[in-house]
Amino acid sequence: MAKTIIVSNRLPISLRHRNGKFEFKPSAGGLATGLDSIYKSGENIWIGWPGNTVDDAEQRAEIILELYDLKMAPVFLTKTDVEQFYEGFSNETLWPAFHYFTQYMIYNPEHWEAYVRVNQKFCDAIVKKADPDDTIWVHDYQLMLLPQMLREILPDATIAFFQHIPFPSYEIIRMIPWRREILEGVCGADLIGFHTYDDMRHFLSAVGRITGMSGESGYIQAENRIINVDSFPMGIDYHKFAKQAKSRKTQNIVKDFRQKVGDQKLLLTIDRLDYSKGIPQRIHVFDQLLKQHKELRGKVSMIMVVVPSRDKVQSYKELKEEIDLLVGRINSEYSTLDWVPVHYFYRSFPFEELSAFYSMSDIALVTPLRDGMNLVCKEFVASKNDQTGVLILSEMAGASKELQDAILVNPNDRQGVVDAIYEALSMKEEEQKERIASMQESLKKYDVFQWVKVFMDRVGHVKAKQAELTSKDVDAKVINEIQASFKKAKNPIFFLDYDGTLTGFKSNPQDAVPDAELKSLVKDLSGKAQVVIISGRDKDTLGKWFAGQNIDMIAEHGVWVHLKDQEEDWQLYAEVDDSWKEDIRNVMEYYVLRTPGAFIEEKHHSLVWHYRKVESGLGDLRMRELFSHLKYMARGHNLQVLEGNMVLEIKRPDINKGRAATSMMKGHDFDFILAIGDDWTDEDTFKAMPKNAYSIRVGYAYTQANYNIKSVKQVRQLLHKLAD
Ligand code: GDG
Repeated sequence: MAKTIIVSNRLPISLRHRNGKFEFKPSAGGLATGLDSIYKSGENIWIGWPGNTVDDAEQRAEIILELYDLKMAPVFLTKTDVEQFYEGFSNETLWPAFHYFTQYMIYNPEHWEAYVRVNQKFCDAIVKKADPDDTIWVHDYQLMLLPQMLREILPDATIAFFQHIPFPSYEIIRMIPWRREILEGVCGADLIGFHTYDDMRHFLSAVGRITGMSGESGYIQAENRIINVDSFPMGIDYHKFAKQAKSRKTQNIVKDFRQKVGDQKLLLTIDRLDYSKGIPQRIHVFDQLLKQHKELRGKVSMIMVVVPSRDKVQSYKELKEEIDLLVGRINSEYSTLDWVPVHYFYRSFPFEELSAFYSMSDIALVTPLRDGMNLVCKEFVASKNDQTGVLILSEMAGASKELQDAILVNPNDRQGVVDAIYEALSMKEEEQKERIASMQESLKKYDVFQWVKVFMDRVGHVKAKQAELTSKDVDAKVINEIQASFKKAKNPIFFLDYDGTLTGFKSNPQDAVPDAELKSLVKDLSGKAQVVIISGRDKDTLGKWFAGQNIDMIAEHGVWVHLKDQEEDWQLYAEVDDSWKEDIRNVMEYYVLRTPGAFIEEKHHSLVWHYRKVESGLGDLRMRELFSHLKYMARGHNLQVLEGNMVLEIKRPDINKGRAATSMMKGHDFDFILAIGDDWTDEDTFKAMPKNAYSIRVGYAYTQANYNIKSVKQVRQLLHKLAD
C-alpha cells in the first residue's frame, strides 16, 4: 500500500550525546503534534536532519537504529553542509529575502551550490525509502528544490510542499540570482501550500513572471500536469494549551511567579531570536510608553522570553547584542528596588512554565515585522480559560488575517503600538471576554489537526483533477491505435495547426519560422497523406514558410485557402466585408499608444491586438480594458471578440477553422482523419470533425478533442512515427 513520507530539514527530535550515548527527545512542537497521526501510522515515516553533525560510522548506525523505532530516518549533514546550506543559503539568503530584510541578504554561489547539494542528499535519502506511488509532503524553505528533484525520479508520486514562512512579492524574488531554479524546484509538487492568500498570490505572480507558466484561480498549468497553489492557515493543538493552562501544575507555577513579580499588569512577549520578530522595536515601544505615561511606572512589567536561535549567523549575533543593550538601558533607567520594567530571559522554558506565562499575563504583545503565521499569539489565546486578557497583534503576521478580534497594529508605527498597549490596559473585562471568546471559537475549529486534514484532502483533490485531465492522454496504447488505423488507411488527411502545435511560441510571432526538422517532417508526411496546415496566420507568411511543399494551407482561420493541386495562388474561401475595421482599428491604436510593446496585426477578416511583449501584468490589465471596450462595439457590427494566447482578436463569427475544415472534407471520403491544435480557435476544428476522427489538443486544458497531448515535442514525435 502506498505510504506517506514527511520531510523537513529538522527531524522533530533533539539529539544529545552524553556519556558516550545518544539521547533522543521527541519535540512537542506544533508541526510534530499535528503530523503525529500521520507519520506514526502504518509504514509512514519522517525523514530529516537529526540536528547534530555525526561523522563516525558507528554512531551513525546507532542513530539510524534508534530513529527507526521512532518512525524516522536521518539525513546526515556535514559541518560544511550546515554552514553553507543551513546557516548560509537558507538563513542568510532565503530567510531575509522572504521576510523583506533585503539588507541582510547574501549572494554566495558556494552557498547556493551547497543548497543544491543538500537538497540532492535529501532526495537520495527519500528515494531509498519511497515507492513510486507514495505521497511525499515536503516542508519549508530549506527544501525548495526537492519537489522537482523527486519528480524526476518518481514521476508518479504525489508530492506536496508547504512553506511555513512568508512568500514575498515578485519584486524581492527577482533579486535572487537563482530565482528560476527555486521556483521550478517547488513546481515539482502537485500541491503547494502557504499560510495566507497574500503568500499564494505572490507565489503565483512570481511563477508566471519568472518561469512563464500560466496560472488561473490557483492552478498552474505545467508542461504535463496542473499544480494547485492554495492557502492553509496553520492552527495549534488548541486543547493541549487550554488543558495545560488549567492544570494544577501550571496554576501552582502561576501562583509562585505572581508572588515574585508582585501586583503588576504583565505584558508578555515570546519569540525565537530573530530580526523578523521586531524585538528591539518592542523595547523602544515600552520605553516610550513609560515616558509618556509616567503613572504606569511601577505598575506594568514586560516578561520577555527570547529563545536562542541561529546564534552563529552574524546578523543574529548583532541582534542579541542590541537586545542586551536596550534591556540594560531601559532597566537601568526606570528600575526601583521593588520593580523592574523588563524581565528578560534568553533561554527556553519547559512547557508548564510557558503555559504559566500565557496564563498569568494580561497582554500578549506579538509584534513581528514579518511572520509567516505566528503560533505564539494563538497559544496565548488558547491558554486564557477565563477569557480575560488582550492580544495585541502585528498586521504583518499571517495570524492577523484570522485573529481580527485582536488589537491589530503596524509594528513600525511606534506611537500606534504605544496607544494599543494603553488601550489594552484600560480595556473593560467584558470587551476582553468578547474578543477572546470569538478568537477561541475560530482557533478551536481550525486547529492543527484540521489543518493537516484539509491539506491532505486537498492533495487527494488535486490528484483526482490531474487524473481527469490526463484520462485522455495520448499514451502508448493510443499511439499504437492511431498508427494501426493510419497504416490501413487509403485516403488519410491531417489538419495541423501551426503555432503552439507544430512549433513553440516566440515573443516576436515572425520568428516562429519552421525549422529544418519540421520542414522534413511535413515533407515526409505529405508523401503519405493529405496534409492541411490550418492556421490563424496571414497567407503571405504561411505561403512563404511552406513554399514548395506538397500540402494544402488554410490561412486566417479559414478566409484563404491554397490547394496543392490547383494552379491558382490563394483563393478567398469566405466573402469578407471589412467596413467595420476602421472604427475598431482606431480604438486598438489608442490602446497601443498607452501600452509600450503592444501592436496590431491586420488580417483580412480580423484585427489582432498582441501583447506578448508588454510588461507582464500591465498587458493583462490593458487587454481586459480593451476587451470590454471591443465587446461593446462588437454588438453594433455583429463581430466576435476572442481572447487567445497573449492576443485579443476581433473577427466575423461565421469565419472559423471548423467551417474551413468542413468544406475541405466535403465530397471526399477520408478513412483516416487526424486534427491537432492548441487553442480555442482549434476547438472549432475539433467540433467540426466526424465521429471517427482523431482530434488532439496540445496541453491539458478542457477540450472538445478526444485526446490531450503534453507538448509540441510530443506532437512531433507522434507525427514522426506516422511519417516513418
Ligand atoms: C515558523 C514561522 C510559523 C517559544 N518559546 C518557547 C517555546 N516556544 C514555541 C512556541 C511556538 C513556537 O515556539 C514558535 O512558533 P512561531 O510560529 O511563533 O515562530 P517560528 O519558530 O518562527 O516558526 C512562523 C511557524 O513556522 C509554523 O508554521 O507560524 O511564522 O516563522 O509554538 O510555543 N516552547 C517552549 N518553551 C519556550 O520557551 N516549550
